[in-house]
Amino acid sequence: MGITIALAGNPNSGKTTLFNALTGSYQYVGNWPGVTVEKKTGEYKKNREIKITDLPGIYSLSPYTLEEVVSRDYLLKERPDVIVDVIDASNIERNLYLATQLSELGIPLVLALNMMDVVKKNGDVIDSKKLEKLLNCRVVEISAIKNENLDELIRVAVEEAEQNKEFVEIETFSSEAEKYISEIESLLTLKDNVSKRWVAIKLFESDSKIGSDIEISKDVQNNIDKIIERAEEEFDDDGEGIITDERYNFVTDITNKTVKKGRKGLTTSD
Ligand code: GDP
Ligand code: K
Ligand code: MG
Repeated sequence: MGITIALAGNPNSGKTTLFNALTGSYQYVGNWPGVTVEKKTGEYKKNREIKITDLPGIYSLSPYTLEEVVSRDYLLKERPDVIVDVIDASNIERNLYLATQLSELGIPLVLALNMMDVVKKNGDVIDSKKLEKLLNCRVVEISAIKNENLDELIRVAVEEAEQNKEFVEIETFSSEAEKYISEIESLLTLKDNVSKRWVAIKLFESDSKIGSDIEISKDVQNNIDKIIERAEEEFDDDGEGIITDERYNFVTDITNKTVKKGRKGLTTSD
């Protein structure tokens, strides 16, 4: 049986390098429907039943840029069996922000810590095992450019895709924010396949595009608006601001607990 893997991640995290290393000559280049963003799909060269898609680079799943819309629509509508979030491990804090969002889609998620060669050269140390524990998500260290540990990455991705365990997302939010999100979640009745959790967070953020993806009655929307009002009062911030702050606090905390910077402190952007 075939498995579909989506490579998601920030721009320049090494997605295309990884895609090329995995697919070799078994790749097809086209455009995403209706837009001029390049679409790359392919097959794992060592097992052509495994289909791989190289998604446009994004910093978040907000619907503000063309790349965000394309990646988000693909993940929500095509629902790959597993998402591999390709992370520039020399910039881990910034890259983990997206990981928290990807984990909310209800699709198995694996973090590929790419550019480990750079991390090691800088003398930085990342405690991947601890990261895995804190995030409740498989973490695999790789170097796409050096072809290091890529078979292991695919092995783990396939394992996650095939596991029928209940999906566990990253626990990003404080119990105060969580309370409001769960209240919204409990008001929703959605069609199969759509993650209530994802929709509840998007509604809490007043995400401009969520209305075109789902249908909610006026009554339910009114009740949701009241929940958001109470949250905004408690936090003295709007829904989108609350969620953004909590994501940043979470990734800063996780990074402090798992990354020790060496003396050189270089990143790929230096
Ligand atoms: P994308 O935007 O995510 O598709 O990123 P690319 O695959 O285009 O890679 C961005 C840059 O990072 C390129 O210059 C790559 O050669 C480089 N790169 C990708 N993977 C690695 C890696 O594992 N180690 C190092 N040192 N550089 C990498
Ligand atoms: K690039
Ligand atoms: Mg690319």
